[in-house]
Amino acid sequence: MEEEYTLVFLKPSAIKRGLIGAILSRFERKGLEVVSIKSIYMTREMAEEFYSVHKGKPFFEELISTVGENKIVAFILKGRSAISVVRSLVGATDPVKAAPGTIRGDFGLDITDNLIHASDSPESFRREVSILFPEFKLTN
Ligand code: FUP
Repeated sequence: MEEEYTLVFLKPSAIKRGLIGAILSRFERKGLEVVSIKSIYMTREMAEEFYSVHKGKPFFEELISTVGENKIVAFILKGRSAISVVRSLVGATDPVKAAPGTIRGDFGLDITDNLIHASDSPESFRREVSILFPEFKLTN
């Protein structure tokens, strides 16, 4: 598998709990390159667009209020099979089921406020990067 890019963002609760360094260091330790990093105010509109595939689901409103109208920290990471490697480091969606040693397994308990988002495919990465890093070009 070639080098690929992935996008991660830390939900507001992870920032309030002071977990930026602890989480970022796991990606660095694994050998992923931090291509870009920024703190962004995620408006409600951005959150709704970002999570548009979940519109209509029972948890949608809670999800939007968990991440919207708040500060997030977003990273673009690069490395061999970065999308699946990062998803493994992040762990299962529900922190109750996430394996110990994963980010959600070690730091989280709530399913909606599960600390972190990571792209699940190259298509998702391209869509998500256009929302959070509109200036990003694949030549970076
Ligand atoms: P993930 O890719 O692991 O972030 O999971 P999904 O794309 O399936 O879900 C996106 C977000 O919706 C999750 F981060 C949390 C929230 N969610 C819930 O609150 N309840 C659910 O049952 C599923 C997802």
